[in-house]
Order: sequence, then C-alpha cells, then structure tokens
Amino acid sequence: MNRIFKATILLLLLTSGVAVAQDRPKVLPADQEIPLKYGAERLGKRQDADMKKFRDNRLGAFIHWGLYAIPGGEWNGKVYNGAAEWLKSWAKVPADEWLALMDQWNPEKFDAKAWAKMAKQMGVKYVKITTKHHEGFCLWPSKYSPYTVAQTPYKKDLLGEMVKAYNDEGIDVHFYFSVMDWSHPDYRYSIKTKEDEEAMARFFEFTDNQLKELATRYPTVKDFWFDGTWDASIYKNGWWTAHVEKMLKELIPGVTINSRLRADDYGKRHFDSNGHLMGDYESGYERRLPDPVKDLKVTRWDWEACMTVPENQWGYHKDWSLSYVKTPLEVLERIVHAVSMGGNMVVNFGPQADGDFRPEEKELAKFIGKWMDKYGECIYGCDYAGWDKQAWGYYTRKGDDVYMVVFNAPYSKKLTVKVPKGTKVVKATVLNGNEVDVVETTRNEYNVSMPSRDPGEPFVIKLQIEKDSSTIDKYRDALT
Ligand code: FHN
Repeated sequence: MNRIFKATILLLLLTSGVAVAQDRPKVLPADQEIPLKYGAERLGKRQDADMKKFRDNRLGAFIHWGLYAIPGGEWNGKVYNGAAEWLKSWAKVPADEWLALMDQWNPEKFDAKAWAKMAKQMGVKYVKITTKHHEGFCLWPSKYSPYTVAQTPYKKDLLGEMVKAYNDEGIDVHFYFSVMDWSHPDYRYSIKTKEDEEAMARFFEFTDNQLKELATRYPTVKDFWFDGTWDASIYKNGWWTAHVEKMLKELIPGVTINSRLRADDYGKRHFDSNGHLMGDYESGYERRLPDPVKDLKVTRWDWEACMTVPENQWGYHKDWSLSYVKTPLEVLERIVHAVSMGGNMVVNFGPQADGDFRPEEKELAKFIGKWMDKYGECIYGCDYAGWDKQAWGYYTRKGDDVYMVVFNAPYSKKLTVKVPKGTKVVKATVLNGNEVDVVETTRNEYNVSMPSRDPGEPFVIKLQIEKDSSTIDKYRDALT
C-alpha cells in the first residue's frame, strides 16, 4: 500500500464515527502525524504548579445534585432501576413536566459548612460539583437560563455557598458541566439540516456564556470537568471544544480541563488522531480503573477515575437495594489501587433533595476519613512506584519513600517485596507504628515481617530504600 492510500484509509476511519475514549491510543510516528488544527495543545504531562496540585490531591469527592434528587428514581409510582439522574429519560418525562420539579426545590437541611466539614473529615482534597447536569437545572443563578436555583423556593446561590464553604476548609472546587442540555430548545444530537446548524450555533453561544459566567462568578474554581459531549453535534465540532479549552484557560490561568470535553478536527475524542491526549488529564475511567497491562501507558498522561458506590447511581436514588453497594473497604481499595497506578480517584455522593446525605454515605465518608487520617501519607502526593505488584496489596511512592499498602495479609506473616536491580531496602516501618524486620531472601527480593500486633485494617509499611550497585554483583547468575 502506498502512503497516500494508507493516509486516505486512515482518514476515512477517523471520520467514520466516535472513537472509543478508553481505547489505548495509537501514537503515530512523528513523521506520519496528521496536521491538526484542533488536536492536543501539548505533548506529555503538564508540569506547572496547578497541575502538580491537581495530581498531588489524589482523592476527590463528586457531588451529583439536581432536580433528580426529588423523585429519587421513582416516577408515577414506578421505581426505575437505571441511574436516578437519567430518570427523565427512563420515564419519558416531557421537559416542562420535569422542570416543574423546580417548584419543590427547597433543601431545608442544606448546610454548606457541614458539607465542607464532612469532606474535610473524609480527607478529600477536592470536590467536583454538578453545576448543571443533563437535565439543564443550574445550581447557580445563571442569567442565561430560566431553569436555575434562583427560580426555586430556595432562591439563593447554592453553588456560591458551596464554593465558599469548601474553599474555607482548604478544599479545591472543580465544576462538572454537562454540555448536553435537555432543557434547551436549541440543543441537537446531530446536525442534519441548515436549521439544526443554526440552532446549534446559538446553543454554543449560550454554553460559552454560561461557562464565562461560571468562570467569572467563581474565580477560585480549579477545574472544569465536562460531560455530555458524546453526541455527533459536539464531536463533529472539534473546533468548539478547542475554543472552550482556550477560553477557560485564558479566563482562569492554571485551570485544568478534562479530556472528555475534547474532539479534534476528525471527531476523534479524548485522544487526537495522532494519539495525543487532549485536555490535561484522561477522564474516561468511569466506574472502572485502567487496565494495568493494556492501559498503564496512561502514566504518560495524568488521569482521574470516578466511581459510584452502588453499581451505577450518581444522583440520589431512594432504593439502593436494587444493585450491589460497595462496602467502605472496597471503596478504599479502589482509591489505593488508583494511586498505585498513578491516578486520582473521585468518590461519588448523591445528596438527598432535603440537603442531607443518606446514612450510608455519611458512614462511608467517616470510614475513609479515619483511614486517611492515619495512613494518608501513602496517598497524597504519591505516584506509581514501578515495582512488581504483589498479592498482599499495592505500592505507592513519593520520591525515595515506597509505601506498601497491605490489604491481604498472608498467613506466613511474611510480605514479599521484589525490588528493581540496584535498589536496597534498608528499613521498614509501619505508618503510625513500629519498625518491622526486613530480610533479604534472594537477589532483589526481601521478606518484610507483618507487625507483631495485627492492625485489624489495611495498613501501610513505609520502606526506606537506597541505591546500591554492589547488590548487582553479590549473587552469581544461575546459568540456566
Ligand atoms: O450520564 C452521566 C452520568 O449521569 C454521570 O454524570 C457520569 C459521571 O461520570 N457521567 C455521565 C455518563 O458518562
């Protein structure tokens, strides 16, 4: 095949539909790269202070709060099993009927300071708030929409209260924003006619205005996390997604933007047609973690995963018995697992319509907070350690400190540690505990003893390591 033919086939493939976001991108060799106007704005990770803060935060909370919290998954006496924030769609509720829920929006128990305290106690360093989900209801008094908190009995600027309260506790605020908006007459799923094109142009202008409004009303926002960007009307307008990234970065220097916003000249999403990440971090890991073998090249990019506590409920659903609900320990393990692979984890909360959290979520926040208080050193500012994973749990790393996070204590009471060539473990100490024995068993391998008293919870051992080139010659290689 000659090169022109190959390039034509590639372009046909690229223009034929949406790219699956989570596919491991194929990075084209530099001399075969396709020229792009709306591709990645840079290669590799951002290394500035704001991005470093984003990365070091590691643990965040998601807040999905909107009108959907009022019916909580039930419409006209029928309980729907699907995600509560999609109820309008499951129950085929007309937009005006759905938006009439605004008359009932009056979260009397809402206390922004109490929410911020709960997040602080949980140990989260940032909170992602749904400023507007697919339904179109805005938690801030947007002057561009009739469907905002200002037009409800509550009246006050909920988002403003939250931003202030979280910031007062030293917690960063990130804005979730759904581009797809079911309340807006100009939104189109695809563009088929001239009329659609004109409507979508008006819709883009409306969205720009809302984003500028958010960025100027709440200048301490650290991140915009876009969602509802999967329709052809958006991914076939890659120029607009690049424009939004640029506009927000000009309005708020240092702000971070997720990959989900972005599409390139050929409608390729998240990663551009040359395989480069668009936006500042990959945000395709939803309710799952990257595959360590297939995807772990993601360490070339920053990434953030987000998870629900039941199987797939983001907004408040009154009946959590309809699917498996993760235990606090399982949630904790996913947080540690994400950090061990060099990513951030965001745990979702779906507050009730009255402004309180359900008891299970309060318990979860407490459980995680208690653990983070004791062992958070192995999470914040930590990264992928680059050591072979062992069955007892996960490694994380900060500079020369390597942390063993032990979830499965072995009966032998010996924890195997395999180190890369030229690395020596000189000391092992339980975080908030005593030193434990560490014995070199064979070349590049150690046994670290369990603490004498079982901590009764996943615990952390900090390894002090040294570079030691002498170990390379200490053993004779077997000649097998
Ligand atoms: O449809 C939404 C869903 O309701 C929720 O907001 C999640 C969060 O990542 N995002 C979308 C599905 O990808």
